Amino acid sequence: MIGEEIEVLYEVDSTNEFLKRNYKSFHDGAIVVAIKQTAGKGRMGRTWYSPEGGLWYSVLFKPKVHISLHSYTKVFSIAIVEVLKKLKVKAYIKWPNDIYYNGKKLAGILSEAVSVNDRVVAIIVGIGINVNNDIPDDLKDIAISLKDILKKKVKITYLLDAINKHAWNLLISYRNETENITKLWKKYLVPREGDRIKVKVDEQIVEGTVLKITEDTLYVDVGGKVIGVQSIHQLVE
Ligand code: BT5
Repeated sequence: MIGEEIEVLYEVDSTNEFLKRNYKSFHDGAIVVAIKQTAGKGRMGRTWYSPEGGLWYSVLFKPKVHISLHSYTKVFSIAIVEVLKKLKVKAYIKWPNDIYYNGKKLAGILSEAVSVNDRVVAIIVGIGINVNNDIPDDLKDIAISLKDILKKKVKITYLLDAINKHAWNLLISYRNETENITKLWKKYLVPREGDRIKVKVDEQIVEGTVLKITEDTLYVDVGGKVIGVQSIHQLVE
């Protein structure tokens, strides 16, 4: 189960960092929730804005069977989108794993592995969702909160519980068939295979067709030449 063991912290640097420091004291499936983070992290050292009102938490896995880090990230992105669907919020996964609504980022996921002597001893999946928090002016063009979509506040404990239950069900159902997780992930993904997209290559914007999508790369056919796109920042709206 996810969230049977739960630690709530009023303030912490980052729930991912907290679990990295303390994973030995928690069981598989434990979660750490912060009311606010003082140094919330995104990928590649980016900052994740995490004031009071949002849902900021990390899940600890101590897996006996190996499942890739990507699969955990996909499972949570699917769970978030499907739980939001129940709230009538039509969110989607922007490749590779951001949760978007109407062109703006609603949630992000940061999965990390802790290894000892080359053996993965813990997987930490960090989830950040703008729920009842305001979005600061410098992020208003790119980010959105659930309360602004629904025009009312949402119960954070409901969301937390629903996402964890759903993610657990997906993990149990698909742990031996991770290709089905990928199939489901692709269902909610933007862009999709076959879509025409614009990408930035060497400061130039080119248009092409998405041939194939993996967690790391979008393969795009630009006038007969296949380009590998590795970063969301290369995508042009
Ligand atoms: C992510 O990174 O999207 C992963 C975010 C994971 C946050 C959770 S919160 C709980 C756990 N503890 C942590 O310390 N982290 C995890 P990335 O794709 O790199 O996106 C970062 C970018 O999103 C920033 O550079 C901003 O442009 C933007 N951003 C920052 N804060 C945001 C927010 N609250 N909502 C939407 N966009 C935001």
